[in-house]
Amino acid sequence: MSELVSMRTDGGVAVITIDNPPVNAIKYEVRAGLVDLVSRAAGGDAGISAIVIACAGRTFVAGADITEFGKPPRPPSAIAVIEALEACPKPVVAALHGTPLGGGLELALGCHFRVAAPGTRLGLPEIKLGIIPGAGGTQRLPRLVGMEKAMAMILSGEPIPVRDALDSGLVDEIVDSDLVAGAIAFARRAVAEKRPLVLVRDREEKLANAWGLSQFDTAAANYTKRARGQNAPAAAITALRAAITLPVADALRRERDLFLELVASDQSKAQRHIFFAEREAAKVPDIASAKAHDIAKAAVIGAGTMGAGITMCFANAGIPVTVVETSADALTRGLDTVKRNYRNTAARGGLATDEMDARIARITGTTDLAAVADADIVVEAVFEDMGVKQEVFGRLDGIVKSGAVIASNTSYLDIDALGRSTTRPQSVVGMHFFSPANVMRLLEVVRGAATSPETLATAIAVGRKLGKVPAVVGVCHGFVGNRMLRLRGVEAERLLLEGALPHEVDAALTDFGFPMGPFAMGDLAGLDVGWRMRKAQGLSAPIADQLCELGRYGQKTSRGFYLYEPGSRTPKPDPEVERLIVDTAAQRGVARSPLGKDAIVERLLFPMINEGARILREGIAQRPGDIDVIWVYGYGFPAYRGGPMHYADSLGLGYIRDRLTAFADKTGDGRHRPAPLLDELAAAGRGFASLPA
Ligand code: T1G
Repeated sequence: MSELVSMRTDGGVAVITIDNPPVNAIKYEVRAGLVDLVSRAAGGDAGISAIVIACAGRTFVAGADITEFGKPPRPPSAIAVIEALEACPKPVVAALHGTPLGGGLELALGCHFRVAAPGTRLGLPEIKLGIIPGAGGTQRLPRLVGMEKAMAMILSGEPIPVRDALDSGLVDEIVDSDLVAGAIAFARRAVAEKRPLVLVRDREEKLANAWGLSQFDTAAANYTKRARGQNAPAAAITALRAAITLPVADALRRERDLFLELVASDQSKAQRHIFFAEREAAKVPDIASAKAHDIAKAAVIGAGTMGAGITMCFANAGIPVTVVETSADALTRGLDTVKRNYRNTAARGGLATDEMDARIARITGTTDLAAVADADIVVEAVFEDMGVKQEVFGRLDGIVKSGAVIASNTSYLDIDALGRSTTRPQSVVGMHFFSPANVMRLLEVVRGAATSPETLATAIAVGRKLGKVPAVVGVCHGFVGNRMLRLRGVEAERLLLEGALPHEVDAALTDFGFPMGPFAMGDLAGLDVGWRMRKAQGLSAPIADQLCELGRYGQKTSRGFYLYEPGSRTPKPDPEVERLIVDTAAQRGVARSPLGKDAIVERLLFPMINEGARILREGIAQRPGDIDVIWVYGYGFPAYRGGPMHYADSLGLGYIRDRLTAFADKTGDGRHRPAPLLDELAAAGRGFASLPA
């Protein structure tokens, strides 16, 4: 019998407890232990009248053990565990707490009853791993909560709060007192009241009253439209549809076949890579023992677009935050932006009014910098200019209490130089949020040469507390993400001169899976932002510079690389821009010829990957997975392709090296020459993933 699963009895109720930290994943030993103990408790022992399934630690089973995927299956399967539960002639009650997810929720759906602790969040997140529920979730969930809700839960992968689960019939009772004791009491009542033991799989009433097939297909079409390029959403819809069209046993087999196909797919391998890379990216081996400071109060300097978003992050996480602006007008504008954002979210039903009011109440606005003296962390988000930032850091140095963390939201500038403009560079760190800061999940945590382990650990912990995905990077111009992005920008401009048009380049990248192409993104962000930066750095972009000289800054001027109808964000190709591109190419003696989608994608991504290899060799990023996480959570790289470095490995570094060499011969650009690390790995027939952690 497995140590990870144990059984005790409590007045005739067998309590089977899983204890497999950290998240009670149902790995082989847990499954074997469950089948053994459930069968025993279900057996003839008259002393046992009911069973409770519970978990020790911070959560009920949070799913199958993802590290087992791709390995030879070890029976019993999760399905066999559920069959053992369903074969039990005595009431089985699942006692849920924390995050019963995936196979964990499916296990609970195999029980007759489910009770849960307050704060429990229940879901089937498999879609985020490029798979679908594979142990009956697509068949049992709609039978409990109805098809509409089941479809929303399975296709979003987002968990629902326990109150919602109670209202929708997913759980039978919320236990405010001791959970296991409450579950035992529930089991005893079920025995005493001879409650019928109807298996979830046999419940048809919610399906019968649910959508007809046409409604199902209409709703399904809305989801598939948004899931471009991904296989799992379509498979989930097929499995859910089977719940309406097939007998349950056949539908369960259909689900299983689809699951097995997906779990072996490259898309799922890529998304599983991102799952684990996301958790690795915040780990810095040499500061493992450093203790993060407690953060009771925060401050943000600057209430512009980024400052307002960062302020909301702290308020959303329950941390009182003071936001400082130079003038009352600027402060009012910033606070109005914050309130407007909250009101819009509340209007869309994404936030309850009382919670909105609570968040706004955590925000204090001021024009007095001295007001941040007792903050535990200060995030500077002022204009992206070194002189301006150093002046602010110098003043903060004289105000902020000792031991507080002073962070900069700069997206390019030298954190070491900012540290040197204070007397405490050990307390200085970069916290690079992405716009909109209250939405985008990525946080590049920039470690300066003097940043102390405690300061770094604090910035990472704060990032997590704000619900971000922290990735630790070193100091260089543009850190990891923007440094690679700049190369993509250079290449995109080159492709225009060589024969492509903005909409062709953008279409190639959106077909690849990005939400937006470089030119539509430039128009959204404002072409003048990049223009100012290029001028400051003595750099140029042949087409974008001309557009800016013509006052075409993108959406904000209704003209950029594209035309925009008044009030519309839909980019329309502009013949005037096409003429400008053709003329510029002619002036520069560049012969234009048609470029295919694949060629465009290679030209945009391979130089970035090459720069990624340089970044790894310089130690600016610790792992290739960190780069992948940065691109997936900060720049829209499709998760089902695993990020640029994982994608490169899937193509083979030899192929990438050879393409880059061809690009270098064509463009004469030395940056296209394969980076030494890429060259070495390609020569050895290895990939980035083979690099030691
Ligand atoms: N398998 C293996 N390891 C897991 C794991 C899992 N399912 N979940 C978490 N871990 C590890 C994680 O890598 C980390 O390790 C540690 O646990 C803590 O996690 C049949 C087939 C539960 C909400 O997708 O969403 O069931 O870094 O840092 O922030 O249909 O973990 O410490 O070495 O994330 O508190 C479906 C995945 C699986 C849930 C907790 N389940 N997990 O978040 O901690 S597929 C999921 C999470 C499935 C069935 C199918 C989160 C969490 P390390 P953490 P956290």
